[in-house]
Amino acid sequence: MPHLSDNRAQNQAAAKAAVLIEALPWLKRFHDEIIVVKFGGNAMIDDDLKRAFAEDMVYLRYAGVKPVVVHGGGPQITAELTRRGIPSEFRGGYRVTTAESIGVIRQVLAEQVGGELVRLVNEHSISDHGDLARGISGDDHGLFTGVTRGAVVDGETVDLGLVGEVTEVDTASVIAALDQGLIPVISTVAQGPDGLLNVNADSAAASLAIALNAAKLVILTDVAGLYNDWPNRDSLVSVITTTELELLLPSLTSGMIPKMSACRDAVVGGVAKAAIIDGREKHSILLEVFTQSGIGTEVVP
Ligand code: X2W
Repeated sequence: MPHLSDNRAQNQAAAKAAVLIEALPWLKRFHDEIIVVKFGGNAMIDDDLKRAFAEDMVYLRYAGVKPVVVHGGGPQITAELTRRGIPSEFRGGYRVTTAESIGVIRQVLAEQVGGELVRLVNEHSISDHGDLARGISGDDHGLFTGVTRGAVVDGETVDLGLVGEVTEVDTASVIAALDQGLIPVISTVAQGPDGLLNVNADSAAASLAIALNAAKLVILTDVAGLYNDWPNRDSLVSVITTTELELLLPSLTSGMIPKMSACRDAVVGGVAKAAIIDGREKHSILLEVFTQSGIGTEVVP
């Protein structure tokens, strides 16, 4: 008769094998496909989460997917502005941006936050093949061109200063990096008609996903997903259509509006699926990409 511990070991082995084989249809589905992954500044406060995220991007890459990272950095920008005595003001979920703050914002995003992600991904590079990550700022190579935009607060449009929305995407630099087998790590300022513009990273990720014809947009955030009756925790939505989402948008909290609008825009723009998932859970993106049920909230046409 087998020992109990033998049985347990067999069960564990069977469970691990089941997880691996569950990934097979998704390995096929996403083979050679682009997945745009937006990594938010809130998840980047924790070193373990940052390292796990970098590991996941490398995992996707070696699993035959083409991950493109678009990162935020809201808390890091706020910290640096505060350090320099510049106050931060948000309206409708967007940072009011001035001529004084835009240079700091570009620097924090491209050098501090983007630079660290590039380093973390590169820790997994196979030395003979050089670095695996390539940092690209949205104003490099004409990647993002934009115009200023306002925000709607309590039914009224308010001015946000040098905040932009992306109107044109030149994907050449991103495609070139992907063709070299690299993982692009992108920060989200745009070139406007009169200088740089600060673009919310969720909406830039959506524009990029559309332009790249990505198979999926995944936004990692610091909530479990979309709740249709917050704060009722049983109201987590696992799948929602763009039409249903449209009805829900006005009732969402200001932090959720850019994220859910980005998912809607991506799907309306032709990306088959967009998901927001909990970036506080290590390796949540692997579950989202490689399991049947996924996690978080998925937006579909
Ligand atoms: C954002 C850009 C960074 C961002 C900001 O200045 O905070 C606007 O609000 P998270 O970490 O993803 O929030 N831009 C216009 O989106 O970062």
